[in-house]
Amino acid sequence: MTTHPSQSWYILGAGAVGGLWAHAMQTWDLEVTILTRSEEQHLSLQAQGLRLTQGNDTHTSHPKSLFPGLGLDSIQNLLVCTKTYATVAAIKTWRKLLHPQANIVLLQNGMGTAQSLQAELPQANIYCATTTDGAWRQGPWQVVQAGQGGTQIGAFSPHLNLRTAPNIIANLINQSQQQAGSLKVQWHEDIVTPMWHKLAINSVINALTAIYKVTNGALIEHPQGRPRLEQLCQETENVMSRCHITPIPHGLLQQALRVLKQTADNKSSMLQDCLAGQPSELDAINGFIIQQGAILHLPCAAHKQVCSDLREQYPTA
Ligand code: KPL
Repeated sequence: MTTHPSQSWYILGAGAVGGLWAHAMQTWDLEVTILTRSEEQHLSLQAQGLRLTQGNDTHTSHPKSLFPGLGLDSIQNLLVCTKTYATVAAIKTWRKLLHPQANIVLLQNGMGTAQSLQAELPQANIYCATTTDGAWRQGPWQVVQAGQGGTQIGAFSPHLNLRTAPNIIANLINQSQQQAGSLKVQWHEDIVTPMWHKLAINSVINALTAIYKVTNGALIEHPQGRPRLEQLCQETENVMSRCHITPIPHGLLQQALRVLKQTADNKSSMLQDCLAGQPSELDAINGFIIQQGAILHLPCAAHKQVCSDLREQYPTA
């Protein structure tokens, strides 16, 4: 049976979170195609399949894949899980196949990408998503689910209805609710609020864990890290309040400490990127806070200091 293109999903950026979603969508009986960077990646995925480890169970699935230049598909539904800094360029690679009014869901850390993407693709229906699901990449096409959280999706493009999910996303939400143990997805009428809350958490944790090369839990009592965490929390909350963002319940510091405890053994995504010699999401996270602060004449000195400390240690960051 061939699925109508309007019901098929394409995934760009099949790292840890993208892999998790590729697997979930297949269990929801959706047709999924992974957009790979090269023919080599496409062939390796086709040869070995996508492996997902959840606790003691490992499942291998065999999603379709495409590489740039291959295929005449019309991409109508695209889930983007690339790093923020790579997103616009990666989407441009697929522009010929992308329907002008495609539904594009951005599921990534940081802020700022949706605005840039909308400027490139004015007719696209852009949605943003934020997740607390944890996953890490064990190797090529091998993903380990580290913890079960949830994903919130909401409309970003000004021409979209904020209140209700379109059918294609409502279908994801229904499927996620019907299957126990599956990813949990919800619609959010004001996605900017949970995105800001996630950004705030990332802005006070990620860079510090990379600077001190510690797991999340070790930041809690770190002699230099803990006072800096507290300063960052104050600056971020100041920017949020001046931007009229709903405050985080119980305050950012309490929430950050809770996340650090819950993910105590994890290495933050920024520490992982820096250790791998890859670019980091510093600009889309701390850089975004500094940029918003500058508009409001807030100096954000602690954020500026973590940016310069991180870049001194990791030139690729
Ligand atoms: O989202 C995260 C990340 O590493 O990017 C946190 C919440 C810090 C968990 O590691």
